Amino acid sequence: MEEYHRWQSKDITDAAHPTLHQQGRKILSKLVTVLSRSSESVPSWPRGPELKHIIIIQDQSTGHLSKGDSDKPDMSHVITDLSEARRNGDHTSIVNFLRNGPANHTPIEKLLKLFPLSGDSSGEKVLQIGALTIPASSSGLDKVNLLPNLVEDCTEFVCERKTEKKKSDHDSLLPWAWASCLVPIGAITGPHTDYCGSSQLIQHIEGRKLWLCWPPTLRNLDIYLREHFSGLTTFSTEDAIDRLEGLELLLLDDEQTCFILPGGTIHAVLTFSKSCHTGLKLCRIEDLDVARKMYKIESETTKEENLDDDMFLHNQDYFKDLKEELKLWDELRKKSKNKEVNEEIRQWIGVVKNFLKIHSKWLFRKIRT
Ligand SMILES: O=C(O)CCC(=O)C(=O)O
Ligand SMILES: [Fe+2]
Repeated sequence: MEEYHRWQSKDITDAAHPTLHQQGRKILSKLVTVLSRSSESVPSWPRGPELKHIIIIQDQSTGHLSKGDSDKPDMSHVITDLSEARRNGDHTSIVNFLRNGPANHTPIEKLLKLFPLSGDSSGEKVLQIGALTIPASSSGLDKVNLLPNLVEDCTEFVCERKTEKKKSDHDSLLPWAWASCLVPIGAITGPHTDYCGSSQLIQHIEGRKLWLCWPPTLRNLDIYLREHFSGLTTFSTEDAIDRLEGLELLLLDDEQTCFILPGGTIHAVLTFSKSCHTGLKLCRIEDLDVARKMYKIESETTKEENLDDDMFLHNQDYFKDLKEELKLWDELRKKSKNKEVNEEIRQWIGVVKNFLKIHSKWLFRKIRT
């Protein structure tokens, strides 16, 4: 596989920390073995058997492409967003790829001091920092109409909007809540799911990246989520290649591909050149089933008496996301014309609200002890 050799190129060996570089080599070598061994070829984009799970949104339906090249998103939009966020004193999630550490909230001011995006081979310490949730701003990415018409017109989807109310025009709707990632060359993101069942619309902007994606089958969710919620070990990309079913690959580079990661998709990413993409949370009726599956595993794993301090914090993020997603579910319920769907979502919201109530009682007890 070409990417295995690309990973050994001077650009990447110079920029990536030796530990990360070695990790990438092992992942790609495992991938090559699995690809050559399996009788069925792995669905891949842009070349290879058709994808079964990841949804590629074709160019014609993308607003910015139909308006001509000058309106394409690029990294400078995201850098503008970053400085805008810094002026507002915002925080963003950053990740130190070297530790594969959890993304945490960091003032942008501090992030900018840490940020040699291309990796710095001259120093002793090579920081591999990426910024993961840079909010789009009116002087940056919001200038580009990124939302594919397909999504805008559809009554079966809802996309997340910004929450802040600082607009002068009160009647118009708030802009979409795009959040962008700047990722350095040689970075590796291990397997994870984002959100609690919602999908993610992703617009690739720049850089060469290999996305490994696994569908949220009951088996995959069971293996991955139980390990994740237990908080005991990290589930590596190699583990995922060995143990999860239904792998699909996306190799993105110059083409500004737009795609949907359906809710619960487990994904891991290798970055071959400094890169940039943006994402938007998207709730689809099809995601309800996955949201329920994820919730079931979560509630079975999370019993108050089993939660030590670390695990408790670990699970906090899940509850926060779940609460946020209820707003989208409710919006989708109001939009849906199908009575049955409407009722199903209503019940789902009830179940989650109940669970969140129990959880806040745990939290209260935890704080008091
Ligand atoms: O680019 C990466 O390394 C990770 C991106 C990712 O997981 C995401 O945008 O959801
Ligand atoms: Fe992700």
